[in-house]
Amino acid sequence: MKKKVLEALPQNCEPLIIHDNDPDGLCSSIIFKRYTGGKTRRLIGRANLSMEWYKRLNIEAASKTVILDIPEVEQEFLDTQNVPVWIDHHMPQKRHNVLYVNPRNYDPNIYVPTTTMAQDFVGTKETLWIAMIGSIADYHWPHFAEEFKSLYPDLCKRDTVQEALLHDPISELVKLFFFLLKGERQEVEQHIRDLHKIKSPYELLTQSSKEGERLWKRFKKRDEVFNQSYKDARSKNTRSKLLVYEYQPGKWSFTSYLSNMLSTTLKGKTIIIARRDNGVMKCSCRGPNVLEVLKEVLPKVGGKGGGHPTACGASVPEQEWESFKRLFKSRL
Ligand SMILES: [Mn+2]
Repeated sequence: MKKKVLEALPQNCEPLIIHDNDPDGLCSSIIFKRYTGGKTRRLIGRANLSMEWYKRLNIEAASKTVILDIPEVEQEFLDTQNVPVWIDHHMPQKRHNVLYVNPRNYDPNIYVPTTTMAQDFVGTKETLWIAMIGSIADYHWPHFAEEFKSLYPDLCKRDTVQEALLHDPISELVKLFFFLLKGERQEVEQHIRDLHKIKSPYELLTQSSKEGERLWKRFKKRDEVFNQSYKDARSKNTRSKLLVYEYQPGKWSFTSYLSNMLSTTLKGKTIIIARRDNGVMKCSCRGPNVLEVLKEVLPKVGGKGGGHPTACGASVPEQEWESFKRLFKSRL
C-alpha cells in the first residue's frame, strides 16, 4: 500500500488535503502536508463527504485530492477527481476510481488510526511526535511508541494508552490537539495554521515560539472550562457500572474528550455523555463492549448510532431517553 500511496502522491505534489475534524484527522493532515505541501481543509460537523462540498472546498482548483479519516465519501464526489487518495479506518465502503486505503478491508476488527498510517507512509523522525499524539488521541498504542519514548523520554514513560493519558506529559499535548479544534471557525483555522508551523513539542510545552505561546494560551483557556465539566461529571459517579452525564456545553463542547477521560480514569465503567439537541439526546459512549450493547438497544428506542467497539456516538429521541438508559443498564 505504501508504494501505491507514494506513487499517487509524489513529494511536493501540492494536493488538497481534506480531513476529519478531530486530532486523528488533524495530525494525519499535518504529516501529509509536510511531505506533499498543498492546502488542508477540515470537514466540519459530518461524516460524509458529498457533492455539496464540491464547491465549498474549491475542489476544481485541486490537481489531486487526499481524504483523511472521513468515514464516507460519495461516489459522485470521487468521480469528479482523477483517482483521489482516501485513507480511513472506519467501516469499509465499496467505491471505485479511488485509491482507498482502509485496513478493515482485510481485517474487520483491526484498529489503526489514520495518523498511524500517515506516519508509516510519509512520516519522518520530525513528525513522530505528531504521529504519537494522533494515534493516542484515537486510543491506539502505535508500533512506533518505543521509538517515540526513546526520542522523548521526558514526555512518555508508560506502555499503554491508558497509563500514558493518565500520567505522562504527552497527555497534555493530546488534550491540546483536541481543544484547539474547539471554537469559532476563523479561530480554529488560525490554530491549525499555527500548528503546521510547530516543529517540536517543546515549542508548545515551553512556549518558546510566537505560535507556541499563542496556542498554549488558547489551550489553557479551554482547559479551565473543561475542568469544570470534568469535576461535575466525576461528582455524578456512583457504584453503578454505568455513568450517564447530561450536560449542556457552552461555546466549546468537550463531549468526546470528556467521555475518553472518564472511561480512562474510571476503568471498566461504561460512560455516556449526553446533550439535548432539537428533541434528541446526542451521546458519546465509551465502554468495554459499548457498540454491542448499543446495537441491541438503539433499535428498541428508535435511536441511531455506531462507531468503534469501545467508542461510539448515538442519538436517542428525547421521549425515549429514560427507557434507553434503563435498557442500556440492564444489558451491562
Ligand atoms: Mn476521526
